[in-house]
Amino acid sequence: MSSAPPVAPPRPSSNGDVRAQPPAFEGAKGAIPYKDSDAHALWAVVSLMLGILVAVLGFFALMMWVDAHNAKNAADRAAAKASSATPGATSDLGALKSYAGAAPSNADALAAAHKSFPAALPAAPAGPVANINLVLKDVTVQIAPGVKYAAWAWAGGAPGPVIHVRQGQLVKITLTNEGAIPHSVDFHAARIAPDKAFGDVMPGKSVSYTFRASDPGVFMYHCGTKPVLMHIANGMYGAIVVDPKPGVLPPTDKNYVLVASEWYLSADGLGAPAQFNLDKAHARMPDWMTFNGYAGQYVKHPLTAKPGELVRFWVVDAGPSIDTDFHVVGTIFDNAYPFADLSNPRSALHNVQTVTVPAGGGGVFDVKIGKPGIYPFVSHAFAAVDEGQVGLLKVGNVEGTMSH
Ligand SMILES: [Cu+2]
Repeated sequence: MSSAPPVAPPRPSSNGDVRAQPPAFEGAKGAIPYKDSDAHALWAVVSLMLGILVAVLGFFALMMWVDAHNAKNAADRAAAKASSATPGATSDLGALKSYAGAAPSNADALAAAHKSFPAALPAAPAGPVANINLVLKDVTVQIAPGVKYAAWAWAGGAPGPVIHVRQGQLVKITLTNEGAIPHSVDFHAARIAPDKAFGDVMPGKSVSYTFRASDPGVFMYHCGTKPVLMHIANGMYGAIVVDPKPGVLPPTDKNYVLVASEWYLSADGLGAPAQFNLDKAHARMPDWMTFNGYAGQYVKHPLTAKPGELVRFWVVDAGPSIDTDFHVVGTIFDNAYPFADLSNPRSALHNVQTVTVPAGGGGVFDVKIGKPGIYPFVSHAFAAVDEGQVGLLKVGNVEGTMSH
């Protein structure tokens, strides 16, 4: 084994280590030494990677510019749209015509002759089962003196009949559709699979379902067929009172049920019946707002109480879209049960002035008025009063009326 080595022998370094010839590149201690060609390859790789990095950064910069450009264009389009509302596919809200307050010359006589919706809470049926029959019908209703509306409502008009049951009763609903199109009924008092119970009923058909009235309060019921906004606005709503167990609430002398709602009219309704106006409903610009379906009916025909009686208002806001800020002028709620929560009456409010009843919700309010007089009840969102959501509670044997 005396042949010469194939490469020059290593020479000692200053520290005595043995190094390869030439030491062109030295990696970590113990790394394999590189030759010139290795170094060139490495630099090529590094250059390539730097090139890719520059390209990627350039791409992101371009995307950011495109985003900014698009955002500017969108802002320009929004500004242009805001500055020049165009009729057509979108609603021109500025062109909506209000028929609020439209009235014939004999409006006062018509209001006096109007048979007001019975606000007094009817008795709850005895026994373990409450059988409720509801009939849906296309009817022309009066929503204000001389103002006719082609409603999709109930056999008796709008709202539907006040339903009164006791907590724990089984409620059997039978719904008959005498209208021209499919309808349904959704009970907020029910804990039930809506896809099974609240399905559409074809014209001429009936359907039944049952639910346990396990939660006390006052609840909305309404047609839930699409478009729900239109079915509710056309009159398909009502209230169900579920009495709590005896002794839970203070005993009352009078119980009144009020269903608040809005009407959106295509015309004034003084000649031909008005119909539903979708643009106004979307803009929440009602022509009329009512308690129990007719503007100001309890101004001409006040609800009554004797001085010192405890009067309970069971209020539902059927909407379809606007809340009711319930208030009785001249007094303060002795008890208010916001959202009609009667499950825990210790959470009731006392001595409060105005309580909101949300669209699709309820509220229960007790007043005890000692002084005889005329006490208006309103939604204190006062445009609602101008549009008809006002009534009077006449306490004692007093003369006259008062519109607020
Ligand atoms: Cu309906």
